[in-house]
Formats: sequence, structure tokens, C-alpha cells
Amino acid sequence: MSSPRLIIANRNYSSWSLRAWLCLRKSGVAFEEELLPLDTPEFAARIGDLSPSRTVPALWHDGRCIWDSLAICEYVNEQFAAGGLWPADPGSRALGRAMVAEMHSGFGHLRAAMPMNFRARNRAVPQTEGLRGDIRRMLALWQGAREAHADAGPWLLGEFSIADAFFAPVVVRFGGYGVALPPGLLAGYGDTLRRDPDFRHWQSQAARETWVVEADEAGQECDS
Ligand SMILES: N[C@@H](CCC(=O)N[C@@H](CS)C(=O)NCC(=O)O)C(=O)O
Repeated sequence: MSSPRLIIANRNYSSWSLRAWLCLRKSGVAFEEELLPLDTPEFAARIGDLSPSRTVPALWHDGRCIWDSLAICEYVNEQFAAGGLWPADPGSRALGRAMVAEMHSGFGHLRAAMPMNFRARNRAVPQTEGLRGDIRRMLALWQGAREAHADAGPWLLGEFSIADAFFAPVVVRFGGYGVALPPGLLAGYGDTLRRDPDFRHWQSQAARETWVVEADEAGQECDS
């Protein structure tokens, strides 16, 4: 078996890359990374050979290309984590999958108004009804998951799972856009992520990045 190779984009902006990368790290498998900076001639020149959808992340392994973040997380779970990136309990697993699917296809207002940017500090955006609704829904989703799994560990479903990989970028956004996590289980959940060594590793690499996409100033970095 060859070692997997993950194609990612800027660590500051690419939330979909972060999700796949976190799952690979948590699986413990050794993997290579190749970073293509968004909005650069290098990205335009290389992406067609590396990802059929022309998006990142893309995972290459044993001659296969998996080009979507959720499909990558599920592949990593099967191939390198012996299923350990989902809880053993079928109900918890189903909840996690529903949460991740909702993140992957929903939260349009939040994704449009609050793109992930590790550099963002105290950003203010118009508080539309749609955005407020997405934030309420997000917090309710997390609260329900934490309440049901508080005895099983500090992550959303107890132990770290794909759900945590999927919501990590939202914790980052809430930090940059001044959305406070309510005290108790959710504040604790934010702390769990921010203290996690793998998350911190990504964050410290993001801090060393120098590329800035033009959209950064306008808050339109990446559909994340
Ligand atoms: N549904 C895809 C979305 C991936 C996506 O949109 N990635 C962005 C970077 S975060 C991208 O590659 N954009 C390409 C571009 O802007 O040219 C997934 O989950 O992997």
C-alpha cells in the first residue's frame, strides 16, 4: 500500500482542506501533503491534473483519487482508522452522519457571510435573519450532541469523530466573527478543539503563510 497524498489549499482559508487533513492526522497514518495556493497561476496550472472537480482537498491513494472532503474523511475512516472516526454506537453514528451531511450541504448563510480565515479578528458582518438562524441552528446542533455524549468524552460525540473535523472550521469562524460559545458544554467544546495538538499544528502552519487572496479584505475567501 502506498502512502496517501493529500492536496490542500491555504491553511488560512481552506476549511474543506482542514476537515480532510484533521481526519488523516487523527487516523495516525503517515501521509504527504501538497499545498496549492488559491487564486495563483500555480493553482490554475496544477489543479486539473490533481483533482477532477478542480477543487481541494483531493486525496490520492493506491492510484485512486478521492476529490471531496466528506468522501475523503469516510475513506480515511475505513482504510486507516478501522472505523474509529465514528462512534461505535449506531445512534451516535447516525447523528454524526446527519450533522456532517447538514454541514456539507447546508448553512448557506453562515458559509457565505463568515468564511473561515485564521487571520480574522473581530470581523463584523450584517446580522441578517438567515445568518442568525444558521448560528442558532449550529449552536443547537452542537448542544444536543454534547448533552447526549457528555459522559463519553469532550468532543461532539464523545471521542473525536468526523463530526469534529467538519465543525472545526466553524469554531474558527465563530472566533473571528465574535460569535461567543455559550458557557458550559459548548465553551468547553471550543477549548477542546483549540487545545488539540493536531489543530494547533495546522494553526501554527497557517500563521506562517504569506499568501493573501484578493477576496480576503471583502470576506469572500473561500466557499467553506
Ligand atoms: N464540496 C467540496 C468543496 C471543495 C471546495 O470548494 N474547495 C475550495 C477550496 S476551500 C476550492 O478548491 N476552490 C477552488 C477555487 O477557488 O478555484 C468538498 O467538500 O471537498
